Amino acid sequence: PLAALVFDVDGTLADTERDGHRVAFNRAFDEAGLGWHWDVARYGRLLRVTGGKERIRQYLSEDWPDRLREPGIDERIRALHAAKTRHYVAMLETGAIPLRPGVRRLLEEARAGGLRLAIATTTTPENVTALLKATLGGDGIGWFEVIAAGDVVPAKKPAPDIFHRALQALDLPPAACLAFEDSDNGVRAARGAGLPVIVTTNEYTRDQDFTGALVVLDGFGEPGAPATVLAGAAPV
Ligand code: XBP
Ligand code: MG
Repeated sequence: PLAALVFDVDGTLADTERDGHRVAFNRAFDEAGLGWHWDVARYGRLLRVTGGKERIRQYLSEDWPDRLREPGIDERIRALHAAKTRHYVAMLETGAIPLRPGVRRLLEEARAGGLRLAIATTTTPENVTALLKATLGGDGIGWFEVIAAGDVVPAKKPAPDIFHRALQALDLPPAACLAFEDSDNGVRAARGAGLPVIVTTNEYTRDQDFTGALVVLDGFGEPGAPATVLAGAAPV
């Protein structure tokens, strides 16, 4: 039987990428006086690489390959990314980014139905706690029994590692869980760990290939959507 729901964060719980992470990266670049700017289209392409530090590295390899060979580059990427996290968390704290429609209700109905909740994401842990606090209030973090995030595993999505980590912490087999993802990388990660996965698409992921997903929705906002999802989604 279904025992737990395992959620991705970016793009799934909230539309954090275009007006959140992207803006925070650009603020960090401005602050460092780098003269870099990631517009919406460029960011969409860079999103193919999960993880913020990995994304900066990808950008360097495309536009500034010589810089990748400079001594101390790893430390500079880390510092730049720490500044980005600071800007991103500050944005969340202003309430700038809401949960996607239907998400709160899905979480509440799942809790009421006795399902356990977990998170499996490539994003930095501070980003997750700041989002949950800003959107669900101080108690929101406690709704999630497991928060598996960021660099706790070396290989980010599409590798299944972060899901393995979450399953281990939940002490559940993958068939007792249901994953929620917005991207092809997320689907591959969840399926790689053996979890059934429901996709909720957004503007950046709409045209991706979700082969292996149980169902592809464009959101959880329609009346009745959460109940429909949960009723139809018991893993086989
Ligand atoms: C989300 C990501 C994250 C964020 C930035 O992928 O790729 O890297 O864009 O987070 P998913 P950090 O939704 O599949 O988990 O900058 O904190 O790495
Ligand atoms: Mg995502």
